[in-house]
Amino acid sequence: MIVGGGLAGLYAIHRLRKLGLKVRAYEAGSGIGGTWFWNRYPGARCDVESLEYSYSFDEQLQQDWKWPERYGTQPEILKYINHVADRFDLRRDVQLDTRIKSAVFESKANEWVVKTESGEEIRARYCVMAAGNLSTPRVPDFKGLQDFKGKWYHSGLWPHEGVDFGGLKVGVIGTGSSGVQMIPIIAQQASHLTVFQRTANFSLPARNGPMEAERERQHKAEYAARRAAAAETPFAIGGYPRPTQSALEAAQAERDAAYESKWQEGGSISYLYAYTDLLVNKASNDTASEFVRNKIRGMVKDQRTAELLAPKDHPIGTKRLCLDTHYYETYNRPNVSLVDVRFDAIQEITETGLRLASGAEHELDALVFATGFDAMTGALREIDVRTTDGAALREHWEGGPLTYLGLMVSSFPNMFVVTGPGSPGVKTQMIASIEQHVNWIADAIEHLGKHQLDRIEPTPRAESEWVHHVNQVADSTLYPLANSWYMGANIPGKPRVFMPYVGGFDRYKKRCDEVAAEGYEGFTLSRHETVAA
Ligand code: N01
Repeated sequence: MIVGGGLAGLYAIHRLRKLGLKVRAYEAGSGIGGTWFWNRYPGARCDVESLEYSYSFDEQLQQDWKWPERYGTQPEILKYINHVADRFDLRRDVQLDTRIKSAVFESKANEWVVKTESGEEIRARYCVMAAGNLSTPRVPDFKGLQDFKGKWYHSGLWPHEGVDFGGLKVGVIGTGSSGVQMIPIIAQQASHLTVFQRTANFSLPARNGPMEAERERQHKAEYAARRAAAAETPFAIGGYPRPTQSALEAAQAERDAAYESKWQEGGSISYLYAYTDLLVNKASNDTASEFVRNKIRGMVKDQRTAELLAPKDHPIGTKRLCLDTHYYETYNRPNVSLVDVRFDAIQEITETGLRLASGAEHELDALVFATGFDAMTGALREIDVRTTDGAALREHWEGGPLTYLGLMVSSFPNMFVVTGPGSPGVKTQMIASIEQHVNWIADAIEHLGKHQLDRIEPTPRAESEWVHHVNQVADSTLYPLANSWYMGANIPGKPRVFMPYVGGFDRYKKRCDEVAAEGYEGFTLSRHETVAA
């Protein structure tokens, strides 16, 4: 059984069916698509280029599909996902409108017993958690929200019929990737838009545009080689030359020319890949951060607003680097204002708007929460995952998520996690990571079958060594300097642990392959009759 009918769950159906297994996915939404089903806010689009952000498992699929723009919009990506589901006949194994409530591993039966919110019970040998990393939307616990007379929305729970902000006084709380994408569009519709910013975020121009025919032709001619080359990079995204030099080895003029060329090219990987050490050396990073701050100062006319928008509390790239289309320029519009809620926090939502700690009131007709998600662990923590041997996932992860390779959790046999904490997923081209994980899981299940085995779980030792390694790698970078969702910092009370593996997709994939080749080193493989005996 598979939890989730997004990009991961759908590929898992396809791949596991090929093993001859009976497979079924359970999806909370009323449609397939996961992230791309839910996040329908104005301007929602992927910040990885379309020719990269797509499945690679079928050559004809990647040849046939035509992406109209450099970066896919949410409707276009959802259309693509639906096309894939029909093309590979996946839909018949997805049960929609079904939220999973609990999952209990019955040790004697060697089965997962999974219950849905409506009381349905599913029994399965293997449970694949493909529930997403950014799938648990979070509305901060502001006092008074229930009294607000206008309408309010969260970016990740957007109404399917769309929202008309025409003529309204709109407030947007949050300036992460979602906020940065929606703000320029809402500004064009609203009579006034007030953006409530707690942390200024770095954003680079996406330079979106129609897909260039020649670029597409060339990319498709080399698709397989390009996918293979992408797998040899830290972000699983190809096409960018590997940097060879520290930022500090270049003279300032040379450096600025390099940053300028990346700025003109558009895209975040390109910029962060300008030098070898932008994410590990603070002095190097300062040069890249300052370049962008100066760009902001150049784009935003009001210098007080520009300084507020210029991030100073974290190195560039240590929070997810945003891509935008006219984000900073939007603050030059007469109908847009920026309010700093770091120093004057939101105290409460009122019937007519919101009130800050200073007592300042903002009148609003509509309020948008672009306030993010309970990232990486939220979806699994919402399910009561236990075993009859007494393990409970919520307790196991009390101090932060523990996994071996981000793929499995000790004491929870036969439960796989797709792109979970401890894996590089969220730091990569996500579909590449999904395919790598699902392929690894399918190979592991196939291996068990071939050897008349039916149970796999990581040893506690392999798990704790991997978690130690994940932390060590993170500590050798600048990432822990930011209060990011990677650190659980956006959720009050969540343990501050750096969750993704930032050693790179290339190294990680090699390690996963080695572990499998060495007979699943660090895992205990068994036949449950033997265990029971
Ligand atoms: O969420 P976020 P997101 N009071 O957590 C603020 C992916 N994604 O939905 O930084 C006031 O990044 C919070 O402030 P702070 C992508 O991986 C991709 O934007 O915590 N403000 C922050 O500004 C991304 O990283 C795409 O101080 C509050 C914002 O809300 C991830 O999803 C598009 C607050 C939340 O930012 C999440 O992005 C969209 C409070 N109480 C998303 N609580 C693309 O591919 C939170 N905030 C383009």
